[in-house]
Amino acid sequence: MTAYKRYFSSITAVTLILFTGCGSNESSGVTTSEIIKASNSVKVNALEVKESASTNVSTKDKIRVYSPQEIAMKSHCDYNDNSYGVITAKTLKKWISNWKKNRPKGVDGRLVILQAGVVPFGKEAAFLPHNDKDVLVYAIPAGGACDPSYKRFDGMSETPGAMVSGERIDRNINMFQIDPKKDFIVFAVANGSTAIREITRTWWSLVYWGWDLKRLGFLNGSVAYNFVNDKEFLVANPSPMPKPTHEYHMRDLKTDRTALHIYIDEMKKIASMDNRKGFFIADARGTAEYSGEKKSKSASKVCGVNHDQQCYTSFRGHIRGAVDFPYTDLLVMDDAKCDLNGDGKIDKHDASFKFKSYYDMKMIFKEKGYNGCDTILAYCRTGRKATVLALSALTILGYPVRMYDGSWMQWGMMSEGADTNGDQILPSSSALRTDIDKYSVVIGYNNQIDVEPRSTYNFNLDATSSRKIVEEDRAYLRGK
Ligand SMILES: [Ca+2]
Repeated sequence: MTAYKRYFSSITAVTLILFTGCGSNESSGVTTSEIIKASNSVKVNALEVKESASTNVSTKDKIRVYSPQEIAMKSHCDYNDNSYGVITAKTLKKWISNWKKNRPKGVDGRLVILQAGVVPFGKEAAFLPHNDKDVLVYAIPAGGACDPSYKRFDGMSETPGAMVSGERIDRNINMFQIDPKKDFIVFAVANGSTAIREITRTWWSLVYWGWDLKRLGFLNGSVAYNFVNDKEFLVANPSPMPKPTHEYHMRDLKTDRTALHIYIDEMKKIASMDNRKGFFIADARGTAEYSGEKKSKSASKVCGVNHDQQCYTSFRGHIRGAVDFPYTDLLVMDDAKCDLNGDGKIDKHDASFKFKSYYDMKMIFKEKGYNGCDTILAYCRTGRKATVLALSALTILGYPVRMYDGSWMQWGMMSEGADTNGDQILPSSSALRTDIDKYSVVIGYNNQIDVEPRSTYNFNLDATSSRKIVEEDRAYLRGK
């Protein structure tokens, strides 16, 4: 990192504190110790921030540990003025038309657009245009690049749909030959749908692994909605896939953003506090699941009498202290004008699925009781819906946010109830349990026959920490 950049990021951190009045958070545990040290030293001397943050890990590897406060960036109130973060179709069109001339200052890599799904305008107008030199458009599945059956063990239990490992994220960027030090990535959703959450989740995986937010964009609104009156701008095919390489590593960015995640042990500590000062827990699933009226689905379909039905978590309810904050509150879903998906009806499926305006977003967070300073702890059912909230907080409003990746699929299983096979999930005396008043607002237990098998979670009953994933990721970033 150059001296200039270091200076700039330190100034940003100081500015945040001076102008928002937001100080450091109270910490509940080990995960935030780096953040606390970093933000305390900000008050003393701006230039100490980098030094103190990096020395927490190792002085020789020089990988900087960033706090959520430092990572957060405010958008312009008019998204047309953004050159990263949420960008508009007008900006993207200008970039595609002449990237070399119109690209943001300081960017010298290519424009790589990851388009999720196919625009439903027929064979001739299915993708954003590209020149295959400095503007590339690669097709990714409409459901994003996340594999819901992917699990990682956090030391306490498996986390279904966990953050991809360092090997996986490297494999993904090498598959497209994307240079993490130079290229500019834009995510574009072909046609609007609540599945935008899968793409914000894919976006989040790059953020987590250190991608420069100033080289990362998210097209506001679907391609179909934005270009319905400009179909001739679109083309029939995406860029041809390049030969996979092994050249690129996210760790070369020397950026440790693992503090963007929070694990179940720390989450439990915060939930159990009477005064959760410094933290704002947001449940992005939707009111029916939050209030316990609706069961939260689990990963497999081996439940029911014949063991061939959808499984659910052991109990319904929400994390103690969490606010009901459905992710759909943040999206525009009532602006349909044309039958974009060609099903003969004009309804919410033809909406833009844009992020709400800066002002509306700000008001929504305020109405939910957020004070503009606290660290938002976001969760949902699988860690996807909450990334819509995380994107809104982190790159539109500039609020610090951390994801609880285990989400309700993990939390809602840590009970003493029995699973579909009749096996008790956790012993009554287990410290792992979350189905107690201290941690959960427990609305009710689901029928045993519908409950995910305990074997899916591979519980370590003796675990005292759930930091295995963060430790693995930190080691990977340091080439270990
Ligand atoms: Ca329609």
